[in-house]
Amino acid sequence: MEIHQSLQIIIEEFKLQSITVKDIKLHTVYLPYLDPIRTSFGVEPNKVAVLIELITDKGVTGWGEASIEISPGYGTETAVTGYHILENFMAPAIIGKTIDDPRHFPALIRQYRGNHHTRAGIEAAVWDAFAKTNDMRLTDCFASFLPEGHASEGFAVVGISIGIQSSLEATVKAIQTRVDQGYQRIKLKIKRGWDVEVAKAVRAAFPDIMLMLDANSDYSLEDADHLMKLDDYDLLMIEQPLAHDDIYEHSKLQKRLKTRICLDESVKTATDLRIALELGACKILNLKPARVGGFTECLAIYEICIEHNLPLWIGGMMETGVGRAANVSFASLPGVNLPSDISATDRYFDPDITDPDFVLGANSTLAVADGLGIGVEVNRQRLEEAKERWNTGYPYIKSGVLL
Ligand code: OSB
Ligand code: MG
Repeated sequence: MEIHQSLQIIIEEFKLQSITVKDIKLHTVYLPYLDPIRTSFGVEPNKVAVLIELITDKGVTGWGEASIEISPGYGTETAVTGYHILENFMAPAIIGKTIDDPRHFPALIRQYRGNHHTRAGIEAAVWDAFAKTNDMRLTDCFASFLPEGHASEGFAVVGISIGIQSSLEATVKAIQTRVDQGYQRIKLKIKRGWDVEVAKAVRAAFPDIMLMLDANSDYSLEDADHLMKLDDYDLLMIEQPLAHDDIYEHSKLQKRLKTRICLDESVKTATDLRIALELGACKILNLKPARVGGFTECLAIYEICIEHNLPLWIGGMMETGVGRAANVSFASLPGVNLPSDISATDRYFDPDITDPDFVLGANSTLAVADGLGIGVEVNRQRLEEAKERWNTGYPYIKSGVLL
């Protein structure tokens, strides 16, 4: 009887506290980028995100970022559709609900399909509130749902993503600036007509840097012969050369390239990844929490990568500090074994809406923020300013037309 009772106490001690969602507030924020990134599908000068503030019955506040863009360029959602889906469907589905494990969140909104960037944001708020309620850092909360040996390293190894520049000289200069700041892995955006010559010039200027290219789906399988020329430049990988919804043709292309293909856009679920692995469509994965619909799916995908020895890194959507803090928390898990696309605050915004800033540390790293949950605080004044900027926005935001 006594043994039974003390076992009961031990079990109670390890049981994580549930959260009950009392209220959800939505904040659309608008922040000018310090260095907008031009991709094969265009350039956006400003960051838009819907931030989700989740308040529990115990008064704990969790934050999440639905990192969406102004136009449906990378993904199919926009900041306006995200707000609509959150306000009318996803927030009402969880207000009043008790969640005893954040991995149960997707089941609560299973009646709503798609909208991954949007759902990732509200799920992130649940994770943050859950971690804080249990006096944990978010990174340790993630690790607690992984097999033994996957404790957070406390920092993420990171690189930087550089947009398409106006000339080869400008490209070399942009890279030099970032190398001087301490970034040890450079990702360059490419597109048709801006590829082999760029790789050649950059390799000549920087014989030893860790270099990779991201095509954001600009090519087709007919370009295979041309893309094979990139094999000469010792690239870490080429990211998403073919269509955003293709896996099959990537498997055809990978058979012809020595350079490893990394999928981004094409892998939206754990099932997509299993298909890609079965077909041999990629040798590396860019895992973006926003693209796959949240951290529960990220954990499933992380375990598949471990099982298949698939190199893994965390991608970014130029997040504000809210999304970036959560991404650093995930990227510091040991199964994330290539540099992630998460850079210091001064690569994105001045000021950001959270404190403290992320600063690039030794060996191209970002430290996990110190506090509970995501570890950073939202600055209310800067939040209001960023909301006001959206509400009084520039004409092109309202028309939805890019500059
Ligand atoms: O393809 O990885 C991409 C940003 C917006 C949309 C798509 C992509 C990106 C990046 C940004 O490369 C990386 C970052 O957040 O620093
Ligand atoms: Mg990409």
